[in-house]
Amino acid sequence: MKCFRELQACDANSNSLREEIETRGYVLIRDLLPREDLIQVLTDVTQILERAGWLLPGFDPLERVAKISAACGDPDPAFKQAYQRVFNLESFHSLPHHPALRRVMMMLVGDRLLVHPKPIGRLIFPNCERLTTHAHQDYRFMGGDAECFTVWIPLHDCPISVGPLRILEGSHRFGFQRHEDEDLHVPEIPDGSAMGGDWVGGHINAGDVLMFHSLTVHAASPNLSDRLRISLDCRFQDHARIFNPANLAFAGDSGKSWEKTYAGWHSETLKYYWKGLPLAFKPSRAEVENLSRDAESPSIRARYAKILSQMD
Ligand SMILES: O=C(O)CCC(=O)C(=O)O
Repeated sequence: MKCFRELQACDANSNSLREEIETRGYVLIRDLLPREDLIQVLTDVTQILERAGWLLPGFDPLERVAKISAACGDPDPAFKQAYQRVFNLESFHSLPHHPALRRVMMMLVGDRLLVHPKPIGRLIFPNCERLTTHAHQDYRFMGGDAECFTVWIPLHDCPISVGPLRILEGSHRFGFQRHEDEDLHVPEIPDGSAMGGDWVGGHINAGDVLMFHSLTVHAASPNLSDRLRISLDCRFQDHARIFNPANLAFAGDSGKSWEKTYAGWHSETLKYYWKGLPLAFKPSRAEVENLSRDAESPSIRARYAKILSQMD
């Protein structure tokens, strides 16, 4: 695998970021976030994992040494339970709003920055092939405007053996690619069929961020270590571009809600922050309302009704 091209945080500016993303579909920025800020989030997350019995006793939880007998992943109920606690952390939601990250994202998307409200935490047990993320484009899952960018942030140093993300260079220039969803929990682009240049990868340390376009094909390397790989990924766009309201709502029967997420938070600053922005919903509120009434299948009607209830 070819090595990532990289940019030092001090060399990031609008031109360098836009040129790298336009040419290669990604940019790896080294040393953007202060390590101590990541350790803060990692401490909160590993406390939850320790209580869930996922870590081998006798080690510092920050070392993330995995208890293999506890291995689980989405959609296992044990995973969902621990993940819900991680998702409710205030520190977890604050990280995508880190001033250093906001600054570079504004260089890329401009001043009307929308930080998508639902970051995703990845809690990846080692040596579990079924938990390795396969090739896909985020656009498949986010919809909305393709000019949307994902930032992948490991909460600890992530050498190749721990399974960092890898990128299919230049793949964003091939448009939306076919994903297979039959019999799969998560749709993916079948092995070997993704269009693009070379796969690129390498270590990604705490403080580095990997940024890529929503059409860039990416996948995780397998975690072959004895530790959990813990990372967060979040999405950013210009808020004047269209935004799929499903990306701020909790659909399905999970029982999740913003009220429950916020229950233990100390600060009000980030609660419902997107409500103050003039978002360009697509489908619009009126379209979601129609879909919640008229869509063919009852499950789709219920899904849109749930989204509608969280749009105001
Ligand atoms: O961390 C992973 O394993 C997957 C991350 C990913 O696919 C993403 O950030 O879009």
